[in-house]
Amino acid sequence: MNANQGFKKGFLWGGATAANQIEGAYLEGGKGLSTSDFAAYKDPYASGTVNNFTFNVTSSELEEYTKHSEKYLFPKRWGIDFYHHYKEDIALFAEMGFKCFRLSISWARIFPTGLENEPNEEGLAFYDAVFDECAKYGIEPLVTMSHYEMPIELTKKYNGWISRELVSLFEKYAKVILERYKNKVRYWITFNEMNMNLNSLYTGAGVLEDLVENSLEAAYQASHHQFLASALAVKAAKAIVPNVENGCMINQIEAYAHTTKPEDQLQAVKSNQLNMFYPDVQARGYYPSYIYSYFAENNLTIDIEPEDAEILKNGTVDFVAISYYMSHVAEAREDASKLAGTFDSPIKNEYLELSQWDWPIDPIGLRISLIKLYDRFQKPLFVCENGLGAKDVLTEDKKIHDDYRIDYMSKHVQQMREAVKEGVDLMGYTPWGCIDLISCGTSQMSKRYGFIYVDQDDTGKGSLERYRKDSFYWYKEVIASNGEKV
Ligand code: BGP
Repeated sequence: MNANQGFKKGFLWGGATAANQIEGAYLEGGKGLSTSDFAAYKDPYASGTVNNFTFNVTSSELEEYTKHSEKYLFPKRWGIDFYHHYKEDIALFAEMGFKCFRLSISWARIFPTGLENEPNEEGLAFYDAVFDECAKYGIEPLVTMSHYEMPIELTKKYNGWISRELVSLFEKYAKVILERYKNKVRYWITFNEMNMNLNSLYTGAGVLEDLVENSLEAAYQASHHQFLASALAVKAAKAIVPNVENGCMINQIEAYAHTTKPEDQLQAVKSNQLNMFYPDVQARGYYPSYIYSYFAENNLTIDIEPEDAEILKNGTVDFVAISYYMSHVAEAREDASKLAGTFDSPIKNEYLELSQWDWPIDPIGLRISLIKLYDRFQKPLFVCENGLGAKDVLTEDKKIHDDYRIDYMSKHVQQMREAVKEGVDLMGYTPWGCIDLISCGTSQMSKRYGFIYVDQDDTGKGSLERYRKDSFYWYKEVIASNGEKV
């Protein structure tokens, strides 16, 4: 057998989005309010940091936002109005040569409170129209069932995924969308970045953290329920959808040891294990032994029922998807268990440059991640998010010269290609925010990732006109050459 020369034929080049960051129309078409509709914009520079996260909401904030919503800005309510622009946007994706478009379905569009017995037909019809539009151009949808939002009613009534009730409510939702779109969608991801439950319980699991006694325990309990829901959805997909491909997904943050000191090396191993816990369960179908020791060390009691083992075993995924933005530095220290697996390491990697939002830029980390993941799972991988959040300037003549983005993307594609040559089975690449959208973490519009510029500011003002950036033309060439011309 010869070594791989590069990306395989039929490689799924495309771009990625999420309903709550693009759709807008938050009350149209019978949609119910979702958790992301309550992420209020906060001046990102007020706290003196560019990463003033808006994705954790407390119970008192939720009450305040419900009563006095007119006093706040909720950018995820307007998104980029994809709901009314999807034809234009998909045509632009097609112009770039997309083979694949990753999007999510808003649970609250299908079941406005999550509790109804019958789905909302208008919501279902909207995604039919979107998938039909993709089909016109031969673009395969890659659909996330749950991307950082859920009906707010489920937070109010059950405090989100803490409650086991959500498992069957999600299964009902999953079966409805699988049945409805079985001839239009074959690539599915159940939950977006499940490991981020450890960082933001509200965004990942609809849990109001101030109402739980132990956040870490709550994160694992909520995750357990999502594992069950995911496995049941995967099982249903296998029965309903012809040629289905089911994926799990994490935010892959490779931990490097700070020094060659064995204690630091061990810390890196443990930090990576905590991230791998998620795909370990979803790809192998059972809890790995190390997590029980971690639970014991941290005095965590997770309710797991006897029948759960069977559910997990019967719902393993076909591929492992990751988002990749950065690597992380692990160091052995007193509070290390709190740092392990966290998003933004307090320790700087002196070899890496930072983005304007202080995210370390590490293309080789992507290659390392892919090699290690493939070694571990021997299942196809999918890079379903990657990209550079940056401030772009729209020139007088409506151009965006984003050479910094081209540089970032090009280095990442090159490292992916090396990983493929080294034997990794990679299915596709859908860079994040292929069209500018509302930031998940900061709710800013000005943190832009797209190949397509959307004329709108952080307060929602702008013409919503779409403009092709320089990176648009660059990516078009990348796709046309199947990743050879980068
Ligand atoms: C991932 C999420 C996305 C997304 C991206 C960039 O964690 O899955 O929803 O937005 O990160 O993050 P941000 O928007 O905070 O820059």
